[in-house]
Amino acid sequence: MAASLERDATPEQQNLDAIIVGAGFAGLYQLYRLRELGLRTRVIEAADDVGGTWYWNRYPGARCDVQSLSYSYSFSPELEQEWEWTEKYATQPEILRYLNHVADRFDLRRDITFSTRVTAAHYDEHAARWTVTTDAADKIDAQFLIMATGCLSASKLPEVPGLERYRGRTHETARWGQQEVRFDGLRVGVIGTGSSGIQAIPIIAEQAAELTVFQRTPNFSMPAGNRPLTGEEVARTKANYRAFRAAQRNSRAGIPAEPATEFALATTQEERNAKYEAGWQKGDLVSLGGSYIDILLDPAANETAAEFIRAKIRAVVTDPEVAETLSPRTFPFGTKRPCLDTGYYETFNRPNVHLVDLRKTPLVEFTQTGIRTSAEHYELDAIVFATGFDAMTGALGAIDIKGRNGVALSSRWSAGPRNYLGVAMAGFPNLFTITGPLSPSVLSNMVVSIEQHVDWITDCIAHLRRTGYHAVEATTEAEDAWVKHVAEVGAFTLFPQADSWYMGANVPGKPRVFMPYVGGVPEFRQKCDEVAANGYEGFTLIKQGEPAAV
Ligand code: N01
Repeated sequence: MAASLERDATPEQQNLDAIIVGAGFAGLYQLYRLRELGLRTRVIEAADDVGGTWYWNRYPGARCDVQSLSYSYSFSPELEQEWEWTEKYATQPEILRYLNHVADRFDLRRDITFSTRVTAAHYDEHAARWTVTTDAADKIDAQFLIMATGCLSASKLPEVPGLERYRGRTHETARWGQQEVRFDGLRVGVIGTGSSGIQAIPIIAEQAAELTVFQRTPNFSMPAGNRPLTGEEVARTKANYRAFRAAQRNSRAGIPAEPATEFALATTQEERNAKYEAGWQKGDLVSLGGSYIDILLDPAANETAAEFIRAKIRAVVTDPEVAETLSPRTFPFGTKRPCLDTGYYETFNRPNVHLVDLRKTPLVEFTQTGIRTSAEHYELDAIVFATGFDAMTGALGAIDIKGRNGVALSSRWSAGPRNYLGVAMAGFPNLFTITGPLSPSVLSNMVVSIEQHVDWITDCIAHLRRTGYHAVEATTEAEDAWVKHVAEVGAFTLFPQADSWYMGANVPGKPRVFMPYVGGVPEFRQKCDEVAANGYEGFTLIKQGEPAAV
């Protein structure tokens, strides 16, 4: 049942300056920063506790594939020093404990209404305020509305008929229950081989009597090399955290890495393979792909890295036919989000694990007892959906957002997302999106990008208050120019060649647009900082009672 905002919020809290939607990494930090500014703020969260993506994604094997000492807040040196990460890659429970610790340590919960979903947000031009409606039919309003709704939070099931007929157990990786789920003795089917499926499959395989993996597109995966952190390396990072954070902010993906200096095709195959091997052994998302300047720019250069990984798959998977089915051939390496795994390819050597190639035999329907493909019926006691998200725009699209003149965000975005710096939209004054589409977001360490956007939004609001303005709104010209720039930079790379969720290609009918900004975290930060330093160039600042510029 949805909570009541009237019940949760004191009268003073109802006279709000800001509403934040979502209590994950982004919403918690934004609340912390707005409190510092003295804004009366309320966070509205659909789940019954904090955590965002780390609240919902409790599937077996869920962990972050950015290293724990990096994937953490930098805003509080005390927090950095007191929190103890235990593994190179933190598990979902450990990250959720961290976010709970943050919520408690900074006393954030008293301004959060849980178990409440925002259904609509309409801009009242007369009052120059946002009115937010929830699934409890509450309405509250505030001067500022900040969407901390996440890039990967609107999960999706496959568009295949008959699911309502299926009588066995179903689980969704992105909506996993709170109770431990075991698969001992069961015939289990997993649909989906993205990051979630690749993490869950090895663990489900150890429990299930039989596991059938339904794969539409094989993904490139590299070994995570996860291990406990040593006291010495934690102490070393903690002693140098300021320099480490600076290095994160100055690196392309928010993950410190040596920039490539050579072109792949200008070296010999032997040299390339030595470099790829070193990247492979590092066990991270950026080293192998970052070996050469041209991997994401030149198909022939890319193929050298792709073939290196395919050779690794062939070396591990004993059945050559299975190895080939697991080998990606339909998109360049890195243009769909690569994965890190623990024993993924080895899992397909187990006698209880079977791989179904949905490209050869597509899913036809769910039946009462299992799944039918074009070739066969599979009897299953449980089905796990690891079928991904309506990424980047899905959570915003699920809310009826209307700006000036009652214009719906969904209609403005019907041909793809449009905004300025991923953070603000023309026609939607005082509405901010944290790590929205057209920002580096999912191509970066999300925590680094979240902190950058939250700090920028907070500075912008502080500027308005200091200078006596009531509202800020991106101009149409600035928005158009940013949309064009993001598309141009994206088109320079191989990314648009893949049918990826970056391109919206996993959602039938979604416009095919490359949604993240691939220009890099430091360049993006510099652009945002310049805009602010130039008096919020590309924005109109509006005084209370003044008409907004069109
Ligand atoms: O989702 P995905 P995810 N019939 O979209 C398949 C982050 N993340 O939840 O590729 C059959 O990657 C689909 O096939 P295809 C990370 O950014 C991070 O795994 O569309 N199959 C694909 O194989 C990641 O990229 C972490 O052809 C269908 C799979 O389902 C993002 O979240 C962990 C289908 C979906 O893969 C999303 O990852 C987890 C259909 N109708 C997630 N529909 C870490 O930090 C979809 N599929 C470790």
